[in-house]
Amino acid sequence: MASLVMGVLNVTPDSFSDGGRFFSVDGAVAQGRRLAVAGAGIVDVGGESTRPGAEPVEVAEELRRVLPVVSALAAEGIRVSIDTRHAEVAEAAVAAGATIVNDVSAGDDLMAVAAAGGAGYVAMHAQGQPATMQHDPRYDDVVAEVHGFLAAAAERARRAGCRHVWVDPGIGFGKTLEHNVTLLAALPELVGAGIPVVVGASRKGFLAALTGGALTGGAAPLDRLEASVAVATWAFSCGVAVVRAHDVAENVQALHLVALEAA
Ligand code: PMM
Repeated sequence: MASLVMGVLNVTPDSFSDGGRFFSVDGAVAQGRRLAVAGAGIVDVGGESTRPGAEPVEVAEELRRVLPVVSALAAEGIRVSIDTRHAEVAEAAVAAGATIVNDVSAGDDLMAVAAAGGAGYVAMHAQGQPATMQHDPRYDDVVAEVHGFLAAAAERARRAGCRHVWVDPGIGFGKTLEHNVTLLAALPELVGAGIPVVVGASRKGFLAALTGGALTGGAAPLDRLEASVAVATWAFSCGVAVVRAHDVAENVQALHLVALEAA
């Protein structure tokens, strides 16, 4: 299966990377369309920020944010995933036309919703909850623990009845800079395990530490494009199935170059 870019569409006031920019329904639908035109094979709609320190959102509010956007984009023939931790939101979004459940909690309830709705399912690894996950993440062996967790989650999803399952190491979710870099370096191993892999590193905080000196504190989220594309290029060359990204056109260029190299 060819790799593709999943475009990020956060219908939130507070996401670290694009919070507030696409908070109205019309603004979000227009952005979703732009992502699809730029070459996103999937548009990932989310209504709750999961950035470190983010506060949870009421389910009713999350539904109010995402459902009109999912319906409008799906009605235009755009492949939509729903990025949520809540089974009610996943269920309503699948009924509204989303065909993939992107679950940063890898929970049994969301697997059941994806299976019942005939949707694909992304199981992502996270350590802890967004509010506190970056306080002091620890692993004995981050690669073995994350890969083991993902293999087990994929197995649970298949047993629940999901036919299309992806796994995602969850860059930035309860991980230090070293954990993130170690997991990215181990992508060939994860891909080699045979389950399609999703990677989302676009504009994330660990890139700041890698893109600037101590004086500047590193690049701000909107200035991490080059670093994000560099990680995406590595991920595509490792054979990942999906890169989740904000800057779709630039990531599609990286994908095309890697595909040429591989041909
Ligand atoms: N990252 C974020 C949200 N959802 N889903 C998956 N599968 N993988 C990720 O890495 C991921 C995600 C947080 O980033 P954002 O605030 O830019 O959406």
